[in-house]
Amino acid sequence: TVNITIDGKKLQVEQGITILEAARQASIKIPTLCFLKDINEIGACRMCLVEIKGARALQASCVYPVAEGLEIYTQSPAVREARKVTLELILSNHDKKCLTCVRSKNCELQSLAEELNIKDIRFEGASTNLPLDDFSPSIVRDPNKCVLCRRCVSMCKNIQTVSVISATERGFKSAISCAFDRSLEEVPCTMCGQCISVCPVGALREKDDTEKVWSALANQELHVVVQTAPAVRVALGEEFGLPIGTRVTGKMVAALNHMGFAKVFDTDTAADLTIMEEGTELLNRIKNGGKLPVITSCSPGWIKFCEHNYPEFLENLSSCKSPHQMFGAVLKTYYAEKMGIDVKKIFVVSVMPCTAKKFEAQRPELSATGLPDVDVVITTRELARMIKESGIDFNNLEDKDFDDPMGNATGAGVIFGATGGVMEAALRTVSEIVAGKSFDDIEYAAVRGIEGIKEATVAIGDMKVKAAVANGLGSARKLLDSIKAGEASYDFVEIMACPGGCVNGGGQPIQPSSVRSWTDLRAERAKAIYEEDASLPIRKSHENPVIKEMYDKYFGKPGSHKAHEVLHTHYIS
Ligand code: HC0
Ligand code: SF4
Repeated sequence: TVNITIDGKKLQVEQGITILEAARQASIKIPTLCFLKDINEIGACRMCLVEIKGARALQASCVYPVAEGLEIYTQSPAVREARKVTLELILSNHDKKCLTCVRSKNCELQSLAEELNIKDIRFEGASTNLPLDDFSPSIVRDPNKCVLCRRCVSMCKNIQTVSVISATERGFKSAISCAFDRSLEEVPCTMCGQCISVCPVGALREKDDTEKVWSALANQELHVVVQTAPAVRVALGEEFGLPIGTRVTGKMVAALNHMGFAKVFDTDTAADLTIMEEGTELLNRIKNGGKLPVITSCSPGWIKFCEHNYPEFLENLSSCKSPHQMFGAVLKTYYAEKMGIDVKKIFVVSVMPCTAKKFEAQRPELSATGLPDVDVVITTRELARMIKESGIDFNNLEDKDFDDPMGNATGAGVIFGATGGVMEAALRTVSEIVAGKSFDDIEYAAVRGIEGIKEATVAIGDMKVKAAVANGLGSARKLLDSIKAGEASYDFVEIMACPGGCVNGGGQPIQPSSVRSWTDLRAERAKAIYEEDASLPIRKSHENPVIKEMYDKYFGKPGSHKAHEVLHTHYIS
């Protein structure tokens, strides 16, 4: 440890940490804007300046390591004035349209202006009226709101290893953009939305599709059904001020009922269906010498990354559609027939923690009937906005259950929302199908947790199945490179584009750096997912009575011809 003083307070702190962290430990708040722990620690915005006795200039506390005897001042007149000037300069170049901004009340720039008591902006900024980039089906970029913090650049480059957005350094004209000023639609963006999750302002946001949902709901001709992804229920509450990791499954269903959906279904049911199909596919490929490893195909950001960067692995992808796409296809075939509803009148809305799913739903490969399997995808954030617009008092809603006939899902379906969950769900089912008996010990700890790459070898009958799980595209790249180089070999691989899996998807509620830097969102939300799994009476996909009935009445058996027509696809780039 080292001895320092901050604002006259004597402190003993761990060597090597930054002044910002030391101050935080002493409950002294230093304002920041570009800082995001482990993702963007570059001292670029100069908001976190502090005075250090004996130093020539003010220093950025987010990158300055503590050292023995440092005497630090976080509130001296020089510091206060420097911060205000910095912030006013940033504000002078910002469009300041807070009233209509999607991030109003959850904007780090707005909070800073309030916290630093900014009452006037002394500088005349460059007028900003740059064109929006809203050509992507998933992501909107608004350069007029950008504060040049570079968090999105670090996320895209260092964590996701996609590198489609970068800073162009041209003094006053510096900007964040794609190469040659292209749109995100024209570059190999995966639409993962991780850049949105780290944007402190409204410069990056999802394409808002809420109006499409409102107009479908208003159309008396349509039978509008909604399904919600596993990860939505453990994060939606954050939009209503509830603690991170609160499960709001029942309230979410109640809110959707109230909004007027004819049926509220659980994507987890389709996750169970995916396990039946994917498990069968895995066993078939192992037995028949098919392409191994089977790689999961439910994360559309990952699929797009694979198409752009690793086309040689497209053959490895499971041919299963992702669960929500399977559900859409089931709703427009089996359900339409069963309920006697004209398929053209069925309108399927998916609520997803994901921005890439907006893109996925538009893919021509994903259509079992000639119509899109899913009509509109909205993110968790958009659902929260719709609930607010509806005037629903969310926190006081009474819990409701998902609707029949597709209502019951299992714990296996729920854990899809966390990294390793698809793998664990598949192992729970495949091991019992091969053994022909049921096991009590169904938790696979080796594939849980937020590490980028996890591995496990699992005995299934007399086979040893080698499994790997990667979350975050940077980890996926590492794993695929090691397979390519012959350094590793697997039978079954799960890949999710977002670090931590869907719980940390690009469509989830956004937490500011002041929270996100010090709380692991991925772990907190995943904990809630595993709690829901443990609370459910049925925790294995093959024991789900809804799924059994679907096979009895419609698909025959997993991997049947009919199942292939409706539930599978093929990605060719
Ligand atoms: Fe996921 Fe899914 S688990 S991708 O993260 O597989 O988005 O939550 O809905 O489709 O089930 C997202 C979450 C899903 C799908 C499921 C899968
Ligand atoms: Fe990069 Fe993902 Fe953002 Fe696209 S959506 S720019 S891949 S971080």
